[in-house]
Amino acid sequence: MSKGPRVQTLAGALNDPLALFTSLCSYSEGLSMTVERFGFVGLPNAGKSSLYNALTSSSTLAAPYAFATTESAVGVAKVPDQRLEQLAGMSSSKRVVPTTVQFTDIGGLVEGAARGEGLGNRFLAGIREVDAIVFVLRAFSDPLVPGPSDPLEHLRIVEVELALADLDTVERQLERQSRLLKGDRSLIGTVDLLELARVELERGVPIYRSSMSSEDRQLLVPHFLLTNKPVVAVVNLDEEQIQEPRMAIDPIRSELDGAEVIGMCVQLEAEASLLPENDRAEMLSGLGLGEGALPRFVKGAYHRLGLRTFFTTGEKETRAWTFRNNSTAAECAGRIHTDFQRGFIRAETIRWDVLLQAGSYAKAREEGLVRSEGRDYMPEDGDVIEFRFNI
Ligand SMILES: Nc1nc2c(ncn2[C@@H]2O[C@H](COP(=O)(O)OP(=O)(O)O)[C@@H](O)[C@H]2O)c(=O)[nH]1
Ligand SMILES: [Mg+2]
Repeated sequence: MSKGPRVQTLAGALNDPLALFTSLCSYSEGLSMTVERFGFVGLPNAGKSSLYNALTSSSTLAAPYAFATTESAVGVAKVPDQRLEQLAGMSSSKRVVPTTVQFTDIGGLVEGAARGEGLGNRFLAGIREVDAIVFVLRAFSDPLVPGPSDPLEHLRIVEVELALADLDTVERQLERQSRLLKGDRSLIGTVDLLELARVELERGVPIYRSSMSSEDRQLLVPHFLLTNKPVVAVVNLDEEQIQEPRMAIDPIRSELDGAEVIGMCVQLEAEASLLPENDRAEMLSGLGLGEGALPRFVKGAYHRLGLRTFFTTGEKETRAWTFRNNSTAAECAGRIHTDFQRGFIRAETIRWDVLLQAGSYAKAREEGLVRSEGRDYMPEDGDVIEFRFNI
């Protein structure tokens, strides 16, 4: 064994079983693999559990594992990505690993949750654990399923509960910080920030659509407010409404001001998800629904929440990895393993389509198409990267 630092690439490690084994043994402690967590939030009978079931039973979307350790149902959805398949084809990869997001069916929201009604605190704790909120808002009408079918009314009720819970948090922190302020004037900024949040929340306005600047929202992050999380919305339509969805969706779009809002008939999607792949495609396209709304929902939510994908590709496997928009190359390396970030040397980078056109990594290298980027390079969605690191 040569002395000095061992320089390795991920693809190298993955293509060599022994190296991979060694890597896994020595890496298990720092294994990173962060998963983005989405929580379904909505009133009873909005269709949250149906949406959850549709996602977990759809063979194109569900990853082959779910977690049974939490009280809420937690599942994993693959993020569909054509580019992944194409790269895998180019590399003749033995394995293709899509990137995934985790989603949780957080049941138990009723009016009065902020005061502890229904599952109250347990429900709020469920929301605290997720990175982003997916509102499931009912627009379908069905005399057999109790509850209002105005999605805007649903949204308002849900928002008020979340804003009230945040108001409670902010008031408690304000009380404490104001007391400390007497001895430590440096806390004045924090107190002002919390005051700003309080004014909004008192009016029932969630932070995500308040007039607070994105800088202030960033400063609020350590205060763990529910409504400071990014949101997307699913409007659950009935079969008639999917032909003319805008009447139900537009009011939510304007209320949530630019957030990703997707209309779908959850029940239809759930029924389709139970069919074998060919029959499903036939059923959905027969209804004029294309590939169905689920893949669009997962992709849309992923992107809208600032999540981006880079790829690694080789004979052993082609894999998609999630990173947050505006991350550095070193941080992206850390998405694979913390050691990759610590020992980062450089990122050999090429756009997925440029690589495909070249036909192989070797060709791309020959033609000088692979760029060598440093730790502060900001990868773009669709970059194919080989990390060089030192362990
Ligand atoms: N008619 C109709 N019923 C639906 C639709 N989505 C869900 N449901 C029904 O509404 C009820 C409540 O749905 P569920 O997913 O359990 O709602 P949750 O309380 O939000 O989890 C169930 O009986 C579903 O079959 C839909 O799009 N149309
Ligand atoms: Mg449910």
